[in-house]
Parts: sequence; C-alpha cells; structure tokens
Amino acid sequence: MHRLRTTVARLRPLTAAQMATSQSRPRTFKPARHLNTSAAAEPFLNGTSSNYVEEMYNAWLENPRNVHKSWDIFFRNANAGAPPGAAHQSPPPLSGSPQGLASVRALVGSQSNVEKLVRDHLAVQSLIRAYQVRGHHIAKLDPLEISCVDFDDAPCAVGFQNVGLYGLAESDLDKVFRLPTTTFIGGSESSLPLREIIRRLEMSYCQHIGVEFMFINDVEQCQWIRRKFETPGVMRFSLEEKRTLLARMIRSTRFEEFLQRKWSSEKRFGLEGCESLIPALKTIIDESSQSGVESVIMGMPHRGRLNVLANVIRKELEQIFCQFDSKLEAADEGSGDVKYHLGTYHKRMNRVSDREITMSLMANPSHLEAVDPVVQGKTKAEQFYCGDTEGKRVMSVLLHGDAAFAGQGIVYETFHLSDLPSYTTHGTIHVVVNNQIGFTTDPRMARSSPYPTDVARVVNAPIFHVNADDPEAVMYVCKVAAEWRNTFHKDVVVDLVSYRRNGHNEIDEPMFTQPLMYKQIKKQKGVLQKFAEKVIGEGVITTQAYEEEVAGYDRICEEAYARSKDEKILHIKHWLDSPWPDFFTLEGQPKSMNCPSTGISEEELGHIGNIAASVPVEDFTIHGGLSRILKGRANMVNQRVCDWALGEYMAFGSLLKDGVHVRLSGQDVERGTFSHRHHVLHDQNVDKRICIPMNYVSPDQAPYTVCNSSLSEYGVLGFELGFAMASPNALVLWEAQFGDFHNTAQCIIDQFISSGQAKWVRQNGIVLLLPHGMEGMGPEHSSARPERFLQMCNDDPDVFPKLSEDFSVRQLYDCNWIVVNCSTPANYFHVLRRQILQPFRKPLIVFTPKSLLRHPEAKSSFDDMLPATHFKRLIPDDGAAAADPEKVKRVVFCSGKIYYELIRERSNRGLDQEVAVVRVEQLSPFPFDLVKAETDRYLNADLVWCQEEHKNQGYYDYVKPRLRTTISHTQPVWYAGRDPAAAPATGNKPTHLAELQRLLDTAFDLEAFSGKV
Ligand SMILES: Cc1ncc(C[n+]2csc(CCOP(=O)(O)OP(=O)(O)O)c2C)c(N)n1
Ligand SMILES: [Mg+2]
Repeated sequence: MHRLRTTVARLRPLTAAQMATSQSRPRTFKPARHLNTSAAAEPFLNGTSSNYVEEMYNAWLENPRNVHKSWDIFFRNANAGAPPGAAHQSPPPLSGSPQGLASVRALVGSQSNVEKLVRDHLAVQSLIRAYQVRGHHIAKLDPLEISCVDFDDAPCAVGFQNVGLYGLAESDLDKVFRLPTTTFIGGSESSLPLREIIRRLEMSYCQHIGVEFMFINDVEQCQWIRRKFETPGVMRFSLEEKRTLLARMIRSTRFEEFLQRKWSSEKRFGLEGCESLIPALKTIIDESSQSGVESVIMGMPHRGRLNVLANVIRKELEQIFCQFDSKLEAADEGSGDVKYHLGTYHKRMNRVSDREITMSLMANPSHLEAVDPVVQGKTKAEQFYCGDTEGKRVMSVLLHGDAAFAGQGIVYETFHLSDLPSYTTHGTIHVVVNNQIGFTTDPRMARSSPYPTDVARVVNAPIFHVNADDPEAVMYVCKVAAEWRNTFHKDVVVDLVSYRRNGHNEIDEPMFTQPLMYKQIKKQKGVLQKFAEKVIGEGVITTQAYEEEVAGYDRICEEAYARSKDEKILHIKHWLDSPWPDFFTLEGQPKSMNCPSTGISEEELGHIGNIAASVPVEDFTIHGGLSRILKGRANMVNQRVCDWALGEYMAFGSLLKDGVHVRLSGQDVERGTFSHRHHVLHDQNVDKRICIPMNYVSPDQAPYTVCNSSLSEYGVLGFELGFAMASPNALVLWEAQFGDFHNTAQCIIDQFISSGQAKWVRQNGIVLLLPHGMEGMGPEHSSARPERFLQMCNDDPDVFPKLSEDFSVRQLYDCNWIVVNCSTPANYFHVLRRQILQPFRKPLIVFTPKSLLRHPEAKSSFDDMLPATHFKRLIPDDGAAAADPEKVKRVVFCSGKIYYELIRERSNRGLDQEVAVVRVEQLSPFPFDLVKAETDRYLNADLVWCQEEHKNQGYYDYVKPRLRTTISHTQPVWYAGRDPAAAPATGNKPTHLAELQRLLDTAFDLEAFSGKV
C-alpha cells in the first residue's frame, strides 16, 4: 500500500523528448495526479500488484474508457474519497451482450475475483517482461543451429507451454488482457488475448533478431527499443528496399567469388558466411547520411576488409585488384603493408540520402582491436574541427571479430571513453562479424560470457543479435542501430551471428579442428541463394532480372581486373586514410626542408608568462598553495626566467596564439602528476567551477584542450594518436603518469607510432611526454625505458651521414620518430614548438623530468627563447673546459637530469678544467654532426658515456655505436653508469644513492679506464 502511494507520487510529467517520442502512441502518460489515499489503502493493493494498478490508473487518467469498467468505477470511487474497502464495486449493468455482461460479472463480481484479475494481469506482465529480458536466449540466431551459447543459469521459460510457470492456465490463453504501457505489441490495440500476446512476443523477440537491452536503466531508451521491435509490422520493406538489399548481397557475394576465382591461393580473409555485412554497413551509412552525418570513420579487422573497401567505401576495384600483383613496385617511400591492412578515404554521393558523404577506413595493424581508440580519436578530432559538438555530422563505425571483441581488453578501454566529455564521439556503431570461431578456437574456449558482445553492457549499449542469414532482419537492426545512434548519441552493437565458410583464411583447413561445424557449413546453402529464392518467390524480382544483376556485377569486376593489369606502379599514398591536402606539395612532399627559429618575442614571453601567473576571471577563489605557485611564476617572469612548467606554458600559449590547437591528455595532466602544471584552476567555493588561463592568451587564439583521461594508457594513447591524425595544425600530447606506464600501450607505440609512416605513408606529430629519471622511488616509477624507444629508431648506427646545410631538418624527416631528453625548460619549449614549425609531422618522444621540475638550476633565461633561438640538439660544455679544450682529459657525454649531478660532482672535485660535460638532448636522430664537433674539439680527452640508468637500459646501447662511428672507431667509448640489472631501479633509497655515487666516481676517476682496452 505504501508502495502504491510512493510510486504514484513519483510519477512525474514527461520530458519534452518523451512527449515527442510518444506522440504517435495511442496511450501516453499524463502529468501525475495523486490517487486518493483511500485507494492506496485497498486490501488487494499489495506490493506486487501496485505496479499493475499504477498502470491501470495512468491509463484511466488518460481516458476512463481505456480500462475495464470495474477499474473505472474503482478509480472514480477512490478519487471521490470512498473509504478503504468500499471503492470497489461490481460494475453497473453494461449495454452489450448478456454474455459479455456475465463474464464481466464473473470477473469482478467479488473482491477475490478482482484479486485474481490483478494476479493474472501481473502474470501476463511478467511473461511480457520475460520475453523482453530473455527472449534473445531462444531467438533463432545461429544460421547453423549449433549455437553453444549457454544460458543454464537463466533459462528463458516462455511460450504457450510455459504459461503455468507464471500462474496462468491454458484456459487463460483466450482471455483478453490489458497490455501494460511497457509493451507495444498491441499496436493500436490496448488489450489482446493471451494467445495473441504470446504470438506477437515470439515474433518480436524470438525469431531472427535477439534484442538485449533490458539492462539499460533509462526508461525512455528502453521504451524506444521496445517500440522499434514490438510494434506489429515494423519489419516490412518496400519492393525498392528489397531490390537494393538483393543488389548489395549480390555485390558482396560475387566480389568474394571473383577474388577466389582469380587468386585462389591468396589470403584475403573473405567474408563468406557473413556476406550480409555489406548491406548491414550500407544500411547504417544510408540511414546516418539521411540524418545529417557527413563523414563516417571506420575501423575494422581483416575479415571482409577488401569487400568493405570495394562495396562500402567504393574504392576503385582496379586499385584493390592490383594489390594482388606481387610484382608491382611501390612508388612511395616506406615499407608498405599487406592489402588487408591498408586504409583509404573516399568522398561520394550517397544515393539514398542524395547527400555527399566521406568515408574513411583507417589503416590498422594485425593487432586486433588496436585500431578502436585510434578511430575514436580521429572521429573526435573531426567533430572538434568542424564544430560538431553533438556528433551529428561525423560518426565512427567499428567492426569486430567475435573472438577479438570478447578477448581484447582494448575493447573495454575504448568503451569507457565513450561517454567522457573530452573523448566521447557521441555514439559508435559496433558491428561484430560473429562467425562463432576465432582462427581455430571455439567460443567455449575463448570467452567466459555467453555472448561475445557482453563487454558492451558496461556502457549500457543495446545489443542487437541477428541471424546473418536473414538479410532483411540484418537490414532492420542496422536501421534501428543507426537511428539509436542518431537519437541518443550512444554506442550500440549489432552482432551478426554467422559462420565462416572457409578456414581462417582461404588456404587454411578448418576440418582439422572443427569437423562437425564444417560438415554443417558444407551443407549450408549460401545466404545469397536463400535470399534470392525468397525474393523471387515473393515476386520482388524475376529470375531473369536477378541473373542479369549478377552478370552485371561480374562484368564490372572483370573490367576492373583488365584495367588493373595496366597499373604499373603501386601508390601507397592512394591508401591514405587522412590526407592533409594543404600541408604538402601536390606530390605529397613537404613544402620545404627548413625549420624557422622556434623562439618568440620578449613581449610574447612576458604576456604568456603573466597569463600563467594569473587568474583571468573575476571572483574566482583559488587554493592558497596555488596562489604561492602563481606568485612564484610572476617572480620568474619579472626575472625573465622559466622553470619547466612555465617553459611548457610558453610553448603552448604561443602556439595557441598562432591558431594552433593544443590538446594535452593523460592521467591527471590538468594539475600534473607532480603538481607543477596547474592548467586548470578550481574555484575553492563553487563546485565544478574551473578556469583554464591558457584559453585567455589572445582573443582569436585556437582553443586549448587539457583533459584528465580515463585510467587507460592503451586506449587514451591510441585515441590521441587518432586525434593527431586528423590535422597537422595541432599539437597533440599524451602524458604518461610515470613513463613506465607507457608499456600498457605498447601496441600503439610499436604498431602505430614507430612504424605507422613506413607502413602507411601517414605522418603523425603526436608527442609522448614520459616522466623519467632515477629518483630513488623504486623500480616502478623510475624508467620510461628509453632503451625501448631507441631500439626502434631507424637511423643507422654504423654510417656517418652525409652532412648538408639542411642536415638537421632532413635527418628529422628521414627518421621514424624523434627521441629527446631535454635538460632545460628552454629546450623543452623549443622542441614542442618545433613539432609544429617543422614542415612535416613526426612523432616526438620526450623523456620529461621529475626532480628537475623544481631544481633551482633547471631554469632558462628568456634569452634562450627569443627570436633566432632554436632547439639545441646537443649542448656543449660552456665552462672552463670549453675555454681551454686541449687541457681537457675527459669528455663525459650524457643526457637528461644526470647532467646536474655530474656538474655538481665535477665542481666538488675541482675538475672543471679537466672534464667537459656535453649534453645530448636529441638522442635520435643522433646529432652526428654536433657530436663530431665536440670530439674534434677535445683532442686529448678520453670519451665516456655516463647515464644513471642500468647498463642494459637507458641510452648506452644506442649511443655507443653511433659515438664510435662518429670518431671512426679511433678510440674507445667508456661507460659510467649502473651495472646491468633486471629491474629498472632498486627499491632501496640508500642503495640508490650508493649506486649514484659509484657511477659519479667512475665518471670522474680519470684513471678509471687506463690500461683497459
Ligand atoms: C592481438 C592479436 N592477437 C592474435 C592475433 C592473431 N589472430 C589473427 S585473426 C585471429 C582470430 C580472430 O578471430 P575473430 O576475432 O573471431 O575474427 P575472425 O577471423 O573469426 O573473423 C587471431 C587469433 C591478432 N591478429 N591480434
Ligand atoms: Mg570469429
């Protein structure tokens, strides 16, 4: 009783959106009126029945005729204040058949009858709900009918035979029940006989579509889905639609057959068994284009990729076919990639919407699902640059294999970006090619969840399972998926339950491992054949017209094949997924090989410095500690110096002022892990009120985005990489919390960042900021693993390069990425600005400091940042040693923070004249020219590489052979550093300090290497 009161009281006016969506419905909620409390005290209104009564009451409020006469009387009496127990009355005699009257009497003639009535209605409600929740368990989703999806823990007991489980009897099947507002099976009818209710539910939930959505905790969204799948007749298609669907199935099927005929022994990872993927994607694109989407960015694995390129993106067929010609030579630099990894970009008219649409398929590595966050990042960037704040113009579509979708953690990490303000792409449509196998592994060995799609439930994405052998059902769910995305701007999954007709690839034997499944598959009629027979039977198309359509497409393929023979050269750049048209020359080359000075004017330094030291909005209370930090910044500006954070501010602020978008993302980047940055100020008195001073640099500046990310390195780094792909005119940075955490994003680093340009001729200027340095903090927070990055650099250790005037820029152009460890804020400032001012884009790896952030000596004068200054690839010694180089007995080369420890030790030992300390700031590409100048200068010195890292780590293995090449192997290069070790650092602070002292001792013991060879 209490529940009735509270639930009725909780009813509230509909939202505008609810009103809009419910307009076409005959029954709608009305603003709540309170049911008189006496009604709430009725004896039969117990906890479980109150839901039902509430439904009745709402329907009655709308129109008393919506409910049974007995309810009408009851509610009228109750509203008129009848005392508890007296509101119910037998209905007055009704005009109508005496038989009907008798049945009404029989039904409501007594209180116990009313109770039974309520109970039965509740039972029907439960039954309806059971279909909605678990109908997908028994839907006929598997074309092979061998599905091993196991729902033992939640059996779906519905159907005529199970009505008893709900407290209903077979004799109830012909009784008429009022339908709750949570179902749409009635269409325009509000009551139906139980038999019909069950039949309609079976049609909605248990045929070729299995809808998984009842976990969504938004009523409006659930209602939307119910309406889409329950409304009678929703799955009717026009003749035109059916013909288009058939044509698409023909293209999809015949394309694979064509490839098989021409290149029977080539791997192509064909789509056979899931040919309806093509109409599925086309439907999504048509529907989205009609809703205003102008650009679709797709990511997908190997399966069916060539088919998608040909028939969805509409890449020229000859371009695809010539990829099969192994003798064709690539015209572009780089090492290229296999055909089923390449990306592409294509703009064309969408025939259904009559609007232009751009489609890009992102190039991807073999690593399944790795491209997911990259696609999302690129999508976000395109939305950002065209001001599409709601995702109405640009959207992403991700395709997945069943095994990979369930198995790869990056899927989950990407889902978790989907609703974060700085990462959302406002809904992604996921399509799973669920061929019920991963290479040779059965689902029961590959996942612990019933479906491969369960991961999507974490973000409340509806999941539409569909039997891919029913192209019409596929088309329908894809329509709904696109509508969902365009309505709610949230993720949605289409699970195409299918099979794989061949082995994992076309030359693989599946019978070794799945004999029974493949016996079944061999018996399986092709989906095109089944569908063609169906539509021919329905008179949608004649056999002759069908055959002509098939022949027509075969001809298209043959003609393209003939043309592909004329292709003499392969241009990987034709497969670019993100062209930057104005950035390069027409030939795709950089417009120059110069990089201007990266310095800025004194005035600009002062202006940006002042912004960094201020709170540019009124009435904003910042934390006292922060006030001190800002005051410190103001002092630095007065003294014309920068610390690390201010140097970074100068770089970002000046680029923003010049219209370059800057985006800094990563865990806790807004404040900075080490509390040095403070790019977002928080009002201490007003919840969630923030201020980002960097956005107050200049009125027409580019926007600055700084965003704390989810705690995922793989997902977020992939995302930022994708973001950086969209435009060369943006500085996109990802900062690791500590540098070593980058290893959980290793796949993005290996597969995309270090090798992306070589594989896909696609440049990318992403910056990785990796806090690095041995500070005695233990093994886990010390090393950003420079050795790993350096090992992947493509510059040759054994060849001293030809020096030319533009050597320093050309070297950058030729390398696969740039690796630096700056020892001064000014150099950090310059290297960030150089990322944008250089005439091409190249990934930049920066090992950033921790203790140097506050080191009194790690400051730079404005003088080092003025016009005509630039990034120093190497910083020579400028003290006593340099003044008299002949006296110098040792040159210690080093990089990063150890420099400060070295010069302190040198000074302590009074060795300023004997030992020169040279900083290699740009490790890769190696500054051969500048290193040579140093070795030439100190002719009487021995050469030492000093690092704080262990010998098998850090820079030593990279630097040593290059140093030796520089000096033509005339001298040894000695090592001063920690011994080889398995872990990056000790967990014991005194040991750390002892190790440090030992390596400094070696570095300054001028006899340490005498007699050694
Ligand atoms: C991260 C990763 N691990 C392993 C592989 C090797 N591999 C390639 S395809 C494949 C099976 C994928 O199965 P599924 O995702 O169901 O796609 P299908 O081939 O069935 O379409 C595997 C294990 C890979 N490409 N990527
Ligand atoms: Mg599979």
